[in-house]
Amino acid sequence: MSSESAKGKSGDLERDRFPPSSEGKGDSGKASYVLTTNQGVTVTDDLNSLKVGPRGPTLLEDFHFREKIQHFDHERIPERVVHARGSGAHGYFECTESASDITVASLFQEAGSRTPLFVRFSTVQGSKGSIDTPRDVRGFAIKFYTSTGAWDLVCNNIPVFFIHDALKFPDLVHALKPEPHNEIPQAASAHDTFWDFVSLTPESAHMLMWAMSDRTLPRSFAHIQGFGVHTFRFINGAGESHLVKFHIKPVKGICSTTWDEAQKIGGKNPDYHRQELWEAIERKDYPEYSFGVQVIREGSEEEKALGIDLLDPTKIIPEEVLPVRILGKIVLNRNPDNFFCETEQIAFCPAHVINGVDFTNDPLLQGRLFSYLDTQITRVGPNFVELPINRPVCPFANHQRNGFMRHRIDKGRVAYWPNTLAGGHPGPSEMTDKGAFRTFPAVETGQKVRVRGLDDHFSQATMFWNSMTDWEKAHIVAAYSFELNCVKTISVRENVVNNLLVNIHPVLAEAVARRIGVKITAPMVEPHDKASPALSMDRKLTPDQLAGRKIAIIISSRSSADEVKAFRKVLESHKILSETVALTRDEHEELKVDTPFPNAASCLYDGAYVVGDAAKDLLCWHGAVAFVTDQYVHGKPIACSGGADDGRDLLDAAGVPRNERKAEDPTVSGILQTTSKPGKEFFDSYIQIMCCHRFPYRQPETKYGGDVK
Ligand code: HDE
Repeated sequence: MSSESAKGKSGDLERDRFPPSSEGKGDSGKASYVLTTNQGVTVTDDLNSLKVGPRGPTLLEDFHFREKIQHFDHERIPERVVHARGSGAHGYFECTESASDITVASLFQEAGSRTPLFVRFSTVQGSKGSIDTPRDVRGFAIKFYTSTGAWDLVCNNIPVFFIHDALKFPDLVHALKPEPHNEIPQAASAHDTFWDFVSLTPESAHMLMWAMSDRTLPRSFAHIQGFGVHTFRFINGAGESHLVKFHIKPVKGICSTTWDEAQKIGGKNPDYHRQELWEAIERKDYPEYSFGVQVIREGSEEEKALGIDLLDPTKIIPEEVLPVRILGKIVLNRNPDNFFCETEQIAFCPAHVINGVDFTNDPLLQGRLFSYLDTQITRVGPNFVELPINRPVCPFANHQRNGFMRHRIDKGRVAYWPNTLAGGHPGPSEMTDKGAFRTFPAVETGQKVRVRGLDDHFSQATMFWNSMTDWEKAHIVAAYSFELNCVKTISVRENVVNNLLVNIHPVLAEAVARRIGVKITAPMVEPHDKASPALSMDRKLTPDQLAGRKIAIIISSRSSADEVKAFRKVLESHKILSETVALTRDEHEELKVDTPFPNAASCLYDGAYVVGDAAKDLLCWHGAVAFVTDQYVHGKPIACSGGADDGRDLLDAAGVPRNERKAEDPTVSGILQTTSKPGKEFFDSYIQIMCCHRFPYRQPETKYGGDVK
């Protein structure tokens, strides 16, 4: 590197000191740099360490070798204590309706304005290398890079939490994580310590209902909701406080897999969600969400009439009671350049708010305000904010100095305020400064006490149960039963039933008790019948919500290429992906085989189309039969062409009952068959059945939990 290019034209020392990545171009326009050590010394041999003779010992003086190995030895930083496994993307928030009547927060002022952001999705329980699809809550953490500072809204895909008070968080996490003596099980709540803890923590009842529903088995990150959980404050220009709850709604709808499917995906593709997010963004199928708030004027009659303690993070405000006001949309449109530097090193903290957003006294939120900054200091270091992914996009200046890995070269001798030597800079702003943070002057009085002011643990758990359709209830029963049958200590299973479930609903308690071999000894509650239909996931999709789904087109050498091409054309018009699946790559003369059967796991496709003539040829391969069986039991849309006999063979072998295939309405059975030459009408019908997402009546979980009325 010439001294000219090392200095750079811009004279911007920071940039010039870090050569661009290997793919980049230097200031000089040269395509690449030569390999150097971190001290900039050019290296001539990166294959052989320095030895005494070809077979002799390696020399300690080989500084290139030692620097390289030592850097490698320290490549990892501690993983997050929870939410360790995550995937992220860049995007933007676009304001679609000004919220200036309720907040001065800069990003909500003007319809049409855009604010860059980064989202990190995560699971909670597992370690960094665990699977994407355990039964688990998903984190949905957003860093908004606003003109008035970085704002972190650290959400989950469930609107309530297990505990009231942050004091219990370490206990909850210790109980949830793999058991400490043997580090088993990985990424799973189905074990004794978790259920022991929650069975003695009645406020966990509501969140457990969500956790045992299919909400914790999302189909993709583009299909999850996000919730701020706590009540926050919005402060407007008049200094008035409104209480708000944040809601994020996926444009593609809220869709899940089943438990059996999720477990299989975990084995077949542990990176299922991560890969899908990445690929969707690469093909410009950008995950999109609407962003809104439930708003209530603090201290209003309306607030009192709610009858819900808004400081209780185990409670929701049903959307039927207080609809969500949509303020904008979130679009994720750029993949990170580097997983470690961005997704891993991003450091969220609920205390990172901007003017116009403020906290409430929810004791769980108050605890989080402390915890996150603390954890970032251990995990990333005190100067974490200097990393590109954490830096605000607006200027920032203060008198904080030094610490591990200080990157910025602070100039001058003044590192204090008040000062005259630096003209009083940087110093606090005038109150008139629009972006300056102003704390809402809430009046607080009271004795110092350690009490729990919240005692309604079950009413909303019951509401959740009441709001479910029959198949959703069956899935919840199946999930409780599965998890508790993994619990070896009978008294723990008994406690879950007798301390929690009997207080939620007798039908649930009895169904689970029977399946886990427990006697009900506690009195049953008389359940109320309030419901919130918005809580159910049972909704039909529209064809434009199907983008990104993946269909397996099962073929053999005799399959009609025209049929496959015509079907694909229809799928493509809805941005639905497809793969041709056959025994071998060279199966078909005209059609390219995308994935041979042994590589094609049924659980990774949202539906299947058996091109009739393929059916007979594939009977010899058990994998093909098992493929269709899984499509059937996972409740996926199946189509089959090719005449009365031939087309049925594979479905017969896969155990698909004949009467269901004759069901007059395929939107009920999810199975579509034709004996004539399939055409556009047939393909359109397949799109219609795809809009049902899944057909739960076929799923093992529905059958197992299904004697629920
Ligand atoms: Fe977190 N949580 N949490 N949490 N949380 C962390 O911060 C904590 C809670 C959530 O992608 C940690 O950087 C306490 C609720 C997400 O980087 C830690 C309490 C909600 C993420 C922490 C809670 C969340 C975290 C671990 C109870 C939903 C991942 C590493 C008072 C609203 C963020 C880290 C990312 C991460 C503490 C409860 C969501 C230890 C003490 C409620 C999405 O600081």
